[in-house]
Amino acid sequence: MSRLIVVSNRVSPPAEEGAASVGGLAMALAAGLRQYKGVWFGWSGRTTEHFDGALATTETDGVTIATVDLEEIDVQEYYNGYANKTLWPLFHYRIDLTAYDRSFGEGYDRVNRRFAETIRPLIEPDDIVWIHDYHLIPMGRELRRLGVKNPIGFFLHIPWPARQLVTTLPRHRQLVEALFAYDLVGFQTTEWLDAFKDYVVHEVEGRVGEDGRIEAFGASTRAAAFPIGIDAKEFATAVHSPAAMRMYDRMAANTVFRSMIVGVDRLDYSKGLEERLLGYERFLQDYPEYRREVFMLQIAPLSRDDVDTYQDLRARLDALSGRINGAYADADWSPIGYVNRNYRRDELAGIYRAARVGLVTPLRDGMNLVAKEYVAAQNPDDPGVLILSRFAGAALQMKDALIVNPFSPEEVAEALKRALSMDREERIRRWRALYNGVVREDVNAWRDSFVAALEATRTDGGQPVGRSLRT
Ligand code: GDG
Repeated sequence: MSRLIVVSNRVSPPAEEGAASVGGLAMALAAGLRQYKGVWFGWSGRTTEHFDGALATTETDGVTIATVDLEEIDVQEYYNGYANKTLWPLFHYRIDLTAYDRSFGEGYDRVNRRFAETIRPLIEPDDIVWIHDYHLIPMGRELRRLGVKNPIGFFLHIPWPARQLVTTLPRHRQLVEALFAYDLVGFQTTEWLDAFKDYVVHEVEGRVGEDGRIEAFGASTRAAAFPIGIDAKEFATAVHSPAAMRMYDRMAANTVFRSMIVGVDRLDYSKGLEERLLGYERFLQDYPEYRREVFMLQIAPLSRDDVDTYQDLRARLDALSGRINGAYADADWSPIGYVNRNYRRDELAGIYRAARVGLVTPLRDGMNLVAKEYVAAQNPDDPGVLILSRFAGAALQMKDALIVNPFSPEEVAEALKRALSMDREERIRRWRALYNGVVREDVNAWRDSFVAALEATRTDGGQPVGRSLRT
């Protein structure tokens, strides 16, 4: 088996898994790499006065973790700038929040070049290279410039937006052209894949072959959907850990005779937290018989807190949760627990299990792993109900959830009512179908299918790559 070199903006060594690492990509890669002997490379999270490309390496479970420090200006222009103020909002359909600053683009290209130059000496002839996410789209092109001939794949964890949005980006052609340096480009769902193909065909007169091959800019690549999953086995073990059980008991004690509704999200505008609270407020208003019968726990650890938009969102959520509690709370009951702290992964498992409803309502999400974790944590004999936004990539797979439009407070309120009054038989039937999907399409299946498709490009016989969603 060839060595796998994984590159992502940040790395999260398996040993540090838990409270230290929040975020879907970190979760998935920490789980996915454990069985692979290889290298995981990325930014250390630290800054240095002058970039020198010095690699810090450690080894955990046969995986070499290699990190590099960046300059402060790199962090501002590349990470806070182009990645999180330009691409993240735009790819989540928030053109109103998208900043188009030329210096961000320059910093983005510079860091991608630096990443490529730093990792280049570690790449051996048989290795395959797998680059992750929107921070690093041009890195494959930079590696090619440095003469790397190995198979290089790219996976986008977030949505690929509609062509009309992509074209608002100055130099969008260069960004898309960079994807053609890869042998394989993976998206979470066929919806994002189709949007990419639409851009290629209608914006740059490219061609899409039946077999997944895509030609444009005088080059060709392959593109397919590889829906990411969770490490379902690991999660099932976590549910029965002492920390999970302690947390479950704490939750149960706090909600005696009440049903708990849970939301777990990085504090991010794409997650629809404001809309979710408004939906819950609507529920309390429209179904007064449920007041005092329910308790909503929203866990929202802070993320990207040095970007203004995130601070604004935080202030609005503080106000909104306060308003709802102020309007509906009683001396011995408050409708919302809104928490910005970060829990350990096993504690989260216990919290999910104690919740009668998992409320996962992003406005736009590449996949959404919380939906899958909630399902994996349920008690098979008495499972809770998943309410899922139609705009999460996960909705294409998880059709037995109650699917809602997160922009409609009425729909969210009705779904809450339906979930809370659903009989056990229906809950079990829906949960079984969801659980089977979560176990079948887990993180190992995702990694293995991507790596196999990338390996296959070495002797590209024109076979179709990837797998389409089993829907
Ligand atoms: C990106 C894409 C895609 C959350 N709070 C805590 C905590 N978390 C963990 C969850 C889950 C992960 O973070 C969040 O994953 P998501 O998939 O929901 O969302 P993003 O972070 O936006 O991830 C997304 C994903 O990449 C993978 O491709 O699904 O669409 O946006 O695992 O459990 N973990 C701990 N404490 C917390 O308080 N330990």
